[in-house]
Amino acid sequence: ATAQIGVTGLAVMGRNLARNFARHGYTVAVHNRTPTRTKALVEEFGHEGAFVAAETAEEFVAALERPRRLMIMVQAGAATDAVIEEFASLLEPGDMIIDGGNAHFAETRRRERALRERGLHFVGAGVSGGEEGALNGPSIMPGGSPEAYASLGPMFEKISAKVDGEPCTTHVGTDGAGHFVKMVHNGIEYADMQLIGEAYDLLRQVAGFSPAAIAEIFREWNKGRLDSYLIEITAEVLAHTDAATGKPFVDVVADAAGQKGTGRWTVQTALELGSPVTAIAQATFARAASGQSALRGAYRGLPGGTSWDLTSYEAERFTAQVEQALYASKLIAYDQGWKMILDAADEFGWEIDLGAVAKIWRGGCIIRAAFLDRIRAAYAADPGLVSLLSDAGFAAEITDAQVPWREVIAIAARRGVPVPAFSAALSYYDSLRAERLPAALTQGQRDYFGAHTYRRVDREGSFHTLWGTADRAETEA
Ligand code: NBP
Repeated sequence: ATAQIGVTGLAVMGRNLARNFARHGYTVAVHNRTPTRTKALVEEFGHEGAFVAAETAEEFVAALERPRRLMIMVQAGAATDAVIEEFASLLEPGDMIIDGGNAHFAETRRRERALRERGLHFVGAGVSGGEEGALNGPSIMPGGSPEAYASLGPMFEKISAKVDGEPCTTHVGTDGAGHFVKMVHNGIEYADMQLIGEAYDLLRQVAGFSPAAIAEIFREWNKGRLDSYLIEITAEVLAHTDAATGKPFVDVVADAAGQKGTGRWTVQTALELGSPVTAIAQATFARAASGQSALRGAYRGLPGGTSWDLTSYEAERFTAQVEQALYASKLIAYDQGWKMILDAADEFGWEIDLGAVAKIWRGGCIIRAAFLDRIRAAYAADPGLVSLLSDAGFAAEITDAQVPWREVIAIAARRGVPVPAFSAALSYYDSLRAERLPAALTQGQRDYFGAHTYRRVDREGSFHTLWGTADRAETEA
């Protein structure tokens, strides 16, 4: 037994993670259900480091030094359970199974509990950054026991992305905390992408800029506070011309967006937790709406907003306003994601260091951005932040964005340009800062039709009004 780590499941992600471990000096046992993948890996990349190719599960387990570290990189769902079952019976107490796939955190909690009872450590580790990240440095979000992290952490720290010399990995929390945080990362990613899409749409439809001109605007933005991987690649996509037609690439792509499910999981889970992640939800629904072709056919041609041409001065001014609106909305979307992690930590008993989460998302993952270092710094200054807006710097920025943020959304409404995520972010902001909400009226309605009772602002207790009686007397429930 010579291998410090084993990777089973050698499709793009597993193969690249195995190579990443090997390139960092680890001896890596490699295994795949179909052995041709294992052979191909060693033939093609064997020169990169020390691999031990294992054809059978028994050979694979025997190749691992103890306590064993066995990483699973197979399709999430039933395949993961099948592989866990196959290997768990070959392992011994104290061994570790790491699931680096995109598992649902509730499944991870279930698997962790079952394996703990068998004396095994199960570490659900979110891995972000796609195949390129897996090879050159992903952001790794491991959950599981502190003992398992003590053994695995140094290895993850070696292979993860680095920002300012610091690894983009940390022990997120116990059981499913790692996969939970990875899920929210993807939810935030949906929101970020949608917000960028809305900014593009506004610059095109309202200001009349071409995709190439918008690419330039995004390149400019990428030098400022919006500096991020997503803005960078957006500029690349917008600047790209389709070779076959000579048209902007973005104009030849069908406008129906796909989703693999992690965004949907974020919204489903948020509903269960009562976490109002409205910008993330709107981003997810925007993808769903884009795919409703029959429905879009039925709506197409219905009246929209008014249109008029902007002068170049106005277009420039509008561009600066869109930058403000995008930044403010993004700040809210992230704040929603962060709060959802806090809510889950309460619900599931996780101790999650929110500043550490910001820190490990600075590199390796899709939402990596300069902005995350700001969030890290905000938590460093006050680890107990309830909201990012409790930080003086962020509060100042949202204050500064007020007029342009509202103006951009008003213009979008007048022109008939859809901005579901921008509007959701602003409404969320206005809801939470409100002195009074119409939720009081909701409570009145609920008491009227369902005797759901209500609390009063001036006295303790639960009350019910006898709506059916002439005097509508109030009773104490
Ligand atoms: P896939 O998700 O395409 O899965 C292919 C792998 O699963 C192959 O090794 C295949 O073995 C194995 N497998 C399957 Br399918 N069913 C199996 C079973 N019943 N028993 C054993 N092995 C089985 O691979 P991927 O795209 O590399 O992703 C791996 C994991 O990483 C997934 O959970 C994915 O969600 C996650 N992830 C992917 C990305 C990404 O950018 N692709 C990013 C982050 C996380 P075979 O070769 O014998 O068919």
